[in-house]
Amino acid sequence: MPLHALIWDVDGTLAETERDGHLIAFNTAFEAQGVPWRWSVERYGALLAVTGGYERLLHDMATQPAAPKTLAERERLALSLHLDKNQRYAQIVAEGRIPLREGVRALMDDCRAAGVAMAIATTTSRSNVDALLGAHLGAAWRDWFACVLCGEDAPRKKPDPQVYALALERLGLAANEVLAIEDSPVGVRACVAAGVPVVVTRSVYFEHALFPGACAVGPGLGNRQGWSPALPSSLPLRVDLDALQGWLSQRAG
Ligand code: XBP
Ligand code: MG
Repeated sequence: MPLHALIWDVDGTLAETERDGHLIAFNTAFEAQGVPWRWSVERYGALLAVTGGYERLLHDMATQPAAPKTLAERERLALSLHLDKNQRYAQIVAEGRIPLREGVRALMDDCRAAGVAMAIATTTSRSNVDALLGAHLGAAWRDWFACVLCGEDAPRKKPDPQVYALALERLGLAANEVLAIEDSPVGVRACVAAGVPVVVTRSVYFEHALFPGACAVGPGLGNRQGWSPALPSSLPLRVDLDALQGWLSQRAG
């Protein structure tokens, strides 16, 4: 089945936004709002099992002795921290501190040249996608994508398949006509539950994670080495549309 659309995850897949963006922004928001705890790089890695920044804050407060006592107070604090965090994240991105991962822009260009549609399927907030892609693809970034689905569009967040089911509906395509690119186990679980084939470009937090159900797993789109199933060493030296198509045929075969 030829590939009709490529569906991109955002955090960890397009860029190392979790460690280099969201985590820093959460900690500076804690400081600015007089919240006495901070998240380490390791602690944040564990918290990534909870998708959605607001949900992650609330989950963590259950183990913070200094957190407000009532649920209503916690929800109020989580809302205000989350809003603050997203503004700080946008600032970090605008300062040019988060590059796209290697091979991402080239694969997007491949899709545009070959007439393969692109979509975004993420649990992150729309404002964060706007900040990241506006900074890297320019003000008209939205025109690059047939649909852009964010946390606000699919409130049942990954690993729930809702965002991928919605992407298929908006694209008007069947699951076997698309391919997703993800970096995390929860993202892959969402794809598998939606029947969407998925290739994994490991991000820093998931270097050693297992990804049952993925078509291929590798260290990044900028390189053909280290992938499973292995890629033939040919030009270009990165993961291109032919490589993706090859994995899809192996999966079907
Ligand atoms: C990753 C997430 C998000 C981000 C933070 O999304 O789980 O919650 O960590 O963004 P994905 P928000 O990998 O699907 O792009 O604070 O806006 O939720
Ligand atoms: Mg991700």
